[in-house]
Amino acid sequence: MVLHSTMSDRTDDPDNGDPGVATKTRTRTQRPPMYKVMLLNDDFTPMEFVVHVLERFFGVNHAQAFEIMLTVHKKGLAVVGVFSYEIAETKVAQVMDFARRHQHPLQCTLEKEE
Ligand code: TYC
Repeated sequence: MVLHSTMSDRTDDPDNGDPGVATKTRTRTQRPPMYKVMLLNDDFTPMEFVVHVLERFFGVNHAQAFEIMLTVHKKGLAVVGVFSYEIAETKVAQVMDFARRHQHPLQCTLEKEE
């Protein structure tokens, strides 16, 4: 049903003002950005210390922690978890503080996911 009223020249509305046509404007809800937390290799931090860090701060079991540590050791770095910004930032701070207190040069960073 098209009524030729003065409303029919509304160009911003897909139904062009036609009262007989219902249209929906879809508003997309944004997901919050997620952040990868990465552990970096170095030549000095003991392997057992890295394994302990992974168990303590990332809730992985000993076997998983050993596997992730070896990946970092061989490849230079690995993503150890993906979190909201606040959680990622907290993990990085916890790891960096723990490493510093034990005088190891272990580095942990975060990177925004695509
Ligand atoms: N490369 C270290 C060594 O040979 C071990 C290590 C693994 C250090 C992972 C840091 O994130 C790291 N002792």
